[in-house]
Amino acid sequence: MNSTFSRRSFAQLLGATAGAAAIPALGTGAADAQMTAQTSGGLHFPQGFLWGSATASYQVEGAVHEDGRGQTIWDTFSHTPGKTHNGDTGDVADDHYHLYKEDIAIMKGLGLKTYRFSVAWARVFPEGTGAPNPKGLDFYHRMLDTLLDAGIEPYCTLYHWDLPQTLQDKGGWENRDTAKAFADYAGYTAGKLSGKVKHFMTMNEIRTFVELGYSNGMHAPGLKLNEKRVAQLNHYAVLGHGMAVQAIRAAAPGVKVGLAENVAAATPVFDSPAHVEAATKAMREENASYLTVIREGKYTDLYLKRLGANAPKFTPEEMKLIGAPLDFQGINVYQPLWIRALNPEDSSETLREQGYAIVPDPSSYPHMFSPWLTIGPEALYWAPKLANQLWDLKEIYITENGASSADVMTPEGTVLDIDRTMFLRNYLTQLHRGVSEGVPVKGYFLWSLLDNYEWADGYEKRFGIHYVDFKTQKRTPKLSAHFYKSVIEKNGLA
Ligand code: GBH
Repeated sequence: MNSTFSRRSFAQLLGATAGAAAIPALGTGAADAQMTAQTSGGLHFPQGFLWGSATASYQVEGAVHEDGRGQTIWDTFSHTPGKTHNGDTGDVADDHYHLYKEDIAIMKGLGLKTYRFSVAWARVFPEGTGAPNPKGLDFYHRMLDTLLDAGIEPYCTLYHWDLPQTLQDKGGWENRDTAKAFADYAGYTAGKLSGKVKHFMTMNEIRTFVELGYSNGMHAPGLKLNEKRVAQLNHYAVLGHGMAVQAIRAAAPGVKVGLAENVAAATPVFDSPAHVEAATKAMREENASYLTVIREGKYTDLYLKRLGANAPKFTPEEMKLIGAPLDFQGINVYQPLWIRALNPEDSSETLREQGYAIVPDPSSYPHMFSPWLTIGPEALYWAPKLANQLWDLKEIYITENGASSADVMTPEGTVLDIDRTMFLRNYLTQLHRGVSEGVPVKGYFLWSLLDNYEWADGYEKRFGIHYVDFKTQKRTPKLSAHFYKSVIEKNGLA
């Protein structure tokens, strides 16, 4: 050990970040760098890989009464007693509405190439439809100008769950008119921002707002509807996506359109042909009413059969809109869904017809601070790979990946989040594995830049690589921020 102890590894032991200059110059051009990565075993990403970070409007902005913003379902829900941890609301959150310049300086310091943010619909159309509110869009223009000055490429999500309350009062996603209202808002906003933004995502995680918002009631608007009603509003949500794609293309020719969906990240229990085949089937079936219907323009036979009389009503024209071709695909990947092949002993009709089995987590299974966030770095290898195999996606972004930790500020004023750092390092290693095999992942957005309002978990579960003191709004980089900065500098892990 001592004999191989280089000055560089000593510096690393001391906690210094090995900068680009410390990496031996092994090649000059892009092709050389690529060769070097493959032949030296170094974990480098292709040149131009887009390293980013992501946030969402209600989770960071605050300023909920400012400049004519309308009320949203999250204002209502978070102010309803008993709905969120500690009664926490997004009234102030990270006060990013006022502190965006400071936050963009932090992004620049990290070396971010790109930033994914979302627009609050109720800032642009306070009532969801009708007259636009120019002051609302002005905020995004100011933010985007600052971002572009910093040399950071914006990726914009048009709906990250903050539905205008006026629309919920008319049934929300249960009302087909909401899909149309969304398309109108999306087209209008993309048209206004397209001079500055070239990549638009219609929605974030349709699965989450449908299931948590309308089925188990854990998120706004907090409803627990029956299976039939949920299937129908799920249909209107994916229809809203499809109508928005059409509206954005009409209003902003030349921009790229996609969405950010949290696929059920089907992951084979181990790498054998039978388990991989099972996981591929699971990727398609477990996402049947979300990414699968969007990518194939039809619900799977099994999905419709299982729902029977509760299946959604739809027309061929609607299915065509839902299945409209996209320019890129965003996938949010957190926890794996472990899948195995069937055994001859698996006799249940359900298992036989689907051709795979979901393996439940043993009680000893490790997770991050959020109990749902079970650890499985392989998910970041298999999810993009299997999705690409099924749907030939061509341009994929990991639009979210990250972790919660029980962060503590040390007396010296730092946060040593070794668990989050370990999580990121292992997930990125698996992402590298896929990219080096040719899975077309073009960028990665770490969730999240800052600790922020974690929905029903309030401010308790921190996902940031920067610690936020919510009393003073002071931002402090955690160990994970230093780690991520070094990844960006090196364009890789080794
Ligand atoms: C993403 O959701 C969101 O896009 C983002 O806004 C959020 O802050 C981030 O991840 C971190 O959570 O409490 O047991 O009912 C991730 C997908 C789906 C994870 C719903 C939490 C609730 C599990 N989420 N899930 S539970």
